[in-house]
Amino acid sequence: MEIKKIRFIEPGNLPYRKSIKNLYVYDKYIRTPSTGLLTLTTIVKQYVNDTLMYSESISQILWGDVLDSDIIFIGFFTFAANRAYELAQYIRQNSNAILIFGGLHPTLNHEEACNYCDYVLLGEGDESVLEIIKAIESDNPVAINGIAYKKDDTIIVTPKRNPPKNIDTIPDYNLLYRFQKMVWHNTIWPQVHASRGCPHNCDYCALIHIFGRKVRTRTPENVVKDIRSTIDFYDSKHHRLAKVLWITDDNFFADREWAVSVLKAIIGSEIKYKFTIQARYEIGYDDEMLELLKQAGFIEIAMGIEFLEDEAFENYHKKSTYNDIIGSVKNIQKHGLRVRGLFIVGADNHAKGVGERLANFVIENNICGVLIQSMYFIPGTPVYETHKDKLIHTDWSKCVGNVVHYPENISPYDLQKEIIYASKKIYSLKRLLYALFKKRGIERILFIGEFFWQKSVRADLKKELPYLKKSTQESGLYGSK
Ligand code: B12
Ligand code: SF4
Repeated sequence: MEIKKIRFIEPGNLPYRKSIKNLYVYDKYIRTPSTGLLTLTTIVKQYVNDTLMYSESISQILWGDVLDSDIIFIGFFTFAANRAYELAQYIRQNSNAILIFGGLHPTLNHEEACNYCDYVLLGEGDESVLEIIKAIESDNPVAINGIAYKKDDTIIVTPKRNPPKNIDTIPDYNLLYRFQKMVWHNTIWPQVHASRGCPHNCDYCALIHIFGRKVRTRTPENVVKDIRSTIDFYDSKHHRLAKVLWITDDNFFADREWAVSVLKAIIGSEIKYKFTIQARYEIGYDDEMLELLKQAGFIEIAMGIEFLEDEAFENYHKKSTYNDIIGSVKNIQKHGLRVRGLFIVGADNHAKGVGERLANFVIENNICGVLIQSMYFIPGTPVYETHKDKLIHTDWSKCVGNVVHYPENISPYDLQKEIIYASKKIYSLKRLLYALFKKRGIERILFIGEFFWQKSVRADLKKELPYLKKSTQESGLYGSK
């Protein structure tokens, strides 16, 4: 079979629609498209010229262009799984294209995903995506490693494949339909993913099940080239207010020597830009690294703080303590960098008051912004095995911060209210006025943006309250708690 046309689709948990709010509110409609899928589109374009990607965070899908493709690839995380299956059903009814899934959710849930597509490509797609196209061309698509498919009601999984050797592909943003027109929106953040894998083993983490525990890195020169081309795409034709590039690695500092060389390469490149990066608390005890971050243009560290109780760290095998976190935050701030907090609520020890405690911690320690995520449970992770009988549902579209399980010491309804409370206290009108009058430059812009983003996050969380109230009552688990 000759392959002439290929389309990639990123489904949106909330598919793109035009709205004024959508122009300014960070992440209201997942406005930052997938770098992973765009990387694969770039790889495939070299082989099949008629290749293009659609992301429902950026535009609607032009079905007239998609349905006559030879192969359609859909890549998704858990929060977009329902929408992916909806699109897949539509494609199956209206197109003869071979339909292939990939990405974190289908990799960890291939038994579920196989019901909606022809093949699931498991794990990272940098090499397998071309292999499967070539295998389809030779009419033997199942001849490759690392795929799952359904045959006569049986799920077949071919032998596991090794992770790709080359992860240096620089995504070509022009291959995403309408991206250049949309990129001026302040809700869309430039991103670069520089390494994969993390040596740790936190119970709730799905990522190590796709990227593994061995850290793999791109060359510092390649990372700098990617940063340069990303900045160029974002800024050359538009004036953007929030010029901050996000290094999206899960644990950039895991390979310290490499991290130092990347930072030195950024400094040496004379790229003048602002950066943000995710990190564990250990970074706060590494003065040399903090100085390099500062010199390279980093303005903040998004720290995976997760919990505020040592009991929770122990329960979920997160190597960290409350005191570690406090010391780290203080030292990072001493170096002139901001700390953003990434938190998880709904641990077995969490009870009423968890929201208040979180908000107070954030305010007292001058944490500049937060992401509060209620615990979720993805098949394949240890926390799923220990909590699978406590799930309220497996409606994946609700895994966007909502409570989705029956916690041990607080009802789902009360926990959802705790998240709303914490967000409201952290992003209060008083703190907005303070940011308006006392903060300057990018700090002011970011707080204003986040104030409105959190307002829409709360509105969504509130919509879920009646359902959680009913689930709480019907469970009969919480009595007078
Ligand atoms: C950047 C990012 C975002 C961005 C953009 C997301 C996007 N469009 O990709 C924004 C800010 C929008 C975002 C939002 C959220 N995010 Co987010 N985000 C990330 C982050 C840090 C990096 C993504 C990335 O670039 N990865 C690197 C690339 C190389 O990996 P990849 O995309 O998986 O692609 C590779 C493979 O998976 C595979 N592959 C992928 N697609 C396909 C398709 C095919 C056909 C094939 C063959 C292979 C394949 O090949 C690719 C290349 O090797 C990830 C963490 C992570 N490491 O992935 C979290 C992550 C995806 N986010 C997560 C969550 C929970 C959220 C939120 C729900 C948070 C919240 N409470 O609001 C929201 C959801 C938004 C919404 N309302 O829908 C979770 C998802 C967990 C899960 N089980 O799905 C992650 C994994 C973080 C975590 N630690 O758990 N996020
Ligand atoms: S440190 Fe972060 S990326 Fe590493 S296993 Fe834990 S949650 Fe996952």
